[in-house]
Amino acid sequence: MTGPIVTVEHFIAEQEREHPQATGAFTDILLGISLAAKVISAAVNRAGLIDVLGVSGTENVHGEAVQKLDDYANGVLVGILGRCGSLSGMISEEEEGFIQIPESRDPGPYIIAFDPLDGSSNIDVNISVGTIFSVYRKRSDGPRVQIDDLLQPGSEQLAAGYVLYGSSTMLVFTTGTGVHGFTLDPGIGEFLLSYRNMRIPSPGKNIYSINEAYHDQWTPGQQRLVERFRRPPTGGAPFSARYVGSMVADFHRTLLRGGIFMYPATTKSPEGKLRLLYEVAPMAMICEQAGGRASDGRSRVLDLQPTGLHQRVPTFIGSPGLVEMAERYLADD
Ligand code: P6P
Repeated sequence: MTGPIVTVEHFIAEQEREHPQATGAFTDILLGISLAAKVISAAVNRAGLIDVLGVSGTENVHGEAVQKLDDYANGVLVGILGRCGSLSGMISEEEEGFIQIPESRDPGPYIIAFDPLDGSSNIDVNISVGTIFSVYRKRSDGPRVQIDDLLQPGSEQLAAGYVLYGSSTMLVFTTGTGVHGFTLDPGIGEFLLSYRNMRIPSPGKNIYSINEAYHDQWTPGQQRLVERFRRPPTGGAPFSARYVGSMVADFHRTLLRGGIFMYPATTKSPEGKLRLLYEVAPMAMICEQAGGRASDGRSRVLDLQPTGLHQRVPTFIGSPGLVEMAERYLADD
């Protein structure tokens, strides 16, 4: 680690000093996310070990029921964030409805939406997985959360971020003043600043990221777009194809290297697979804050008005030039 050692706690305090509008009111949310990330990281990194110990499935060595890791991650986040004084309600990929913070706890002015462990099916084969989160201000008066508080366009987000449980555990977030990355030092149990003010390379590397198995289910414009990536015009820079199948990993690579990540509409999933509120909108805020572009193929993701907590949306996110190219090819569909 070159340069000064800056923990995420110190960084957040620094941001509050430098940005008067950062009231610090959602500092406790970010610190709650940081703590949950450490707890989930420890469990994710033990997943293989637990299997070796033969406790996968029903009970662990202590006779406790072994939860699926995404249920476990959800419980950790709900438990820790539920004690944050500034939250009124939570939306989780693992919960059908929203979670109202009990009025007895004097709910706060914010709402959080999260996917506790995206890509969790990849854990069994030791592929990176992630947590994604998004913070909004509660709009309605009174302590109880109303549906309008939950269905806000991504442009209303106050903060967004993800945790990538990979070769190292990284926390990447924005509060509207740039994107910053922190790497967990397991030796001291601290997230240390590793990327200040991340910017997506543009044009960046020519990498396209999509599950090509669905080719025959794509629209003609989508098929022509990928064909264009595979066979650039004479003299055009060649593309590489990269697809992990875990959104946080595919997005993180795109943020660092450039390129485009796509999960388009298919005949089987006309709205795509990825969820707007707690997967695509937070990644879109991060991407735009880093100089990138995020679209559903026609419109800016952050302008979309959600109509449901678990609504899906076609996703094109990454270097602005490539996302604009995707929009041009899809315009003919
Ligand atoms: P497919 C993981 O299950 C996930 O929700 C995202 O993390 C990932 O980008 C996508 O689904 C992969 O879906 O259909 O390519 O397997």
